[in-house]
Amino acid sequence: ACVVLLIPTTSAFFSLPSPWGYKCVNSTCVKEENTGVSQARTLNFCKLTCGEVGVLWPRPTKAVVGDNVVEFIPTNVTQKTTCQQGVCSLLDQAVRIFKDNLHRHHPEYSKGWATWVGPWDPATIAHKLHLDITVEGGETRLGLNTDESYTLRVSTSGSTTTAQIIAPSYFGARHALETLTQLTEYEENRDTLMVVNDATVEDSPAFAYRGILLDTSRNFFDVKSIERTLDAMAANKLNTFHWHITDSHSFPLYLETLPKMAYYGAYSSRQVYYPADVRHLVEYGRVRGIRVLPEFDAPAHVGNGFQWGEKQGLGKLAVCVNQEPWQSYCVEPPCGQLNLANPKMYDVLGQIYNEMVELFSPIDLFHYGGDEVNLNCWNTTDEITSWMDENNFGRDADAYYNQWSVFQEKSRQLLTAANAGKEVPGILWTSHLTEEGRADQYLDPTKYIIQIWTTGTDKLIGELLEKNFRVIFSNYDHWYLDCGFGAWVGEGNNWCSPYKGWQAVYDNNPHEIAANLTGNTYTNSILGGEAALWSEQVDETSLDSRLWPRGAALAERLWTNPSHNWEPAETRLIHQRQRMVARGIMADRIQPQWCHQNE
Ligand code: CP6
Repeated sequence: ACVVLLIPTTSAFFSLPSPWGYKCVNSTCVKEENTGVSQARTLNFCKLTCGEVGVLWPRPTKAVVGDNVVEFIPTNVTQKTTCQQGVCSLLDQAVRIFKDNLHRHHPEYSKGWATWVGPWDPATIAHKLHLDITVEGGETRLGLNTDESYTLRVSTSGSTTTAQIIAPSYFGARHALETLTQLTEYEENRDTLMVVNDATVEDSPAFAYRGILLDTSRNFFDVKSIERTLDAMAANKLNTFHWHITDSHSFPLYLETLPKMAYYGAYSSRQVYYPADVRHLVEYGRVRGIRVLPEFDAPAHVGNGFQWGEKQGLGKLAVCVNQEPWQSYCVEPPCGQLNLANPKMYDVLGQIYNEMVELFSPIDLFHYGGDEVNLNCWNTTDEITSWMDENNFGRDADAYYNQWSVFQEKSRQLLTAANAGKEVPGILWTSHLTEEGRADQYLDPTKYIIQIWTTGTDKLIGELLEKNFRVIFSNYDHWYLDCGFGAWVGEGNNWCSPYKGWQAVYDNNPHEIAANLTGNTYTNSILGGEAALWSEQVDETSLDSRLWPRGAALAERLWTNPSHNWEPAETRLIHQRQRMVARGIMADRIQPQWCHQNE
């Protein structure tokens, strides 16, 4: 017999009523004993409506949030959309996600069933939240020039609260829905939702590129954990998931034309991203306003996976693979660098690009990696040194840098060919190819965007900007979430510690760095920033807490770019963290709950 066990839900009836209420005094929620006659309401009520912006995160450019709410239940949401073809189907999905997120406000959502048991006032049941969404443009893919702005007007009349959203693009409208979610909350005393009764928000991002890097080579992350990352990014209006798929440790990408890469390179047969997984994540991101940006890091940071070449008669595709002592051949074991002397290597590289471009299509940016080449690896490999000699290239550092830059140009041509001849701006890490005094000797600033990983005092940053490169900031002293300066250099057994507060993340200001170095903020060439999660010390188990809420701190820096430091943002971040937890993200606590409940 089949037994269906229905577990009864706890409802507000059984919960302990609280003698405390909250009052908004000078933009702060103040706790007081609830005498039954005061204006004090629940904590969420107070947080939603207190101050100009309530608890919106990232803080909008302009927002005036009303000081009252109306109750509704999330099953009573209607919509009208005005949009072009492809945009309409995206909007349908965005609205579906919006409604799901409303349900997630319920404290028992994560237990697997939605309660919404009531009983409610007839007025609460009848109250409707109506979405009136207009998207003017037809863009369905995020690009660096996509207008992500939106206006959101919430007004209440009779038994309807209308959220009017107007945006030039789908991506702006999607952000507006996130903001609207943040104008709703759970009302604990009455087991309902509430929405702010009126609000006006005019909002647009300070930076076009707002990213998170995840390295899936040092440790593997399952598709579910990447979905969760995209969910949390969407909640914070971050728009670029930079996927550092491969490295020297493992090659978890299954390529249909080169299945041996994953066969030799994946940690196990389960720790592989199949084409369907990649396509799924690209689409999952697009719907959530996120470009999934692939990196194939080369010519260094390769190794495992490439062993098949020799067995297949293609010769060595990579050299120094797993070579010891690693300190002589790379910055981190296991070593490996592409074999510039083997023309077959370029055939394989072209195939990798072909399939990556197809999997992630259509791409608007591509990351070539290009970091941390070790010259000693090439200069101690007979095949490479004889090739250098035969071609009279010389063997000094400059000779190798020249060959590396030739490799980079060939890579760019192969990628362009893979993209049906259409040029794609390439991203490269800062490296010897971008080094001081010669930043534009090897690379064309119209073709490459440089991702800076050194600290904000590095003179190179000023030089790159002065030489017209577009840049993305990932300063390791602020935006490396795995490790980096502070608890890294010269601190003995604290080597490469991942512990760095959200405050340090929040306070890194690219325009300020540029101005300190050059006297100019370079608002046009600084495309944005990215927090990097290299994965030597993290896997899917602790992914969420390593990324969040520090990633949210990054998001406000890049969306709002506030002129103040982290201090005035703390209350709102605590609330944003709670929202992420409600959505199933295991974000770290940053303060005792007491701080949330007693300003
Ligand atoms: N892997 C790759 C890494 C790092 C980089 N590239 C890295 C370097 C220094 C620190 C942390 C990470 N692990 N491929 C540098 C861009 Cl502190």
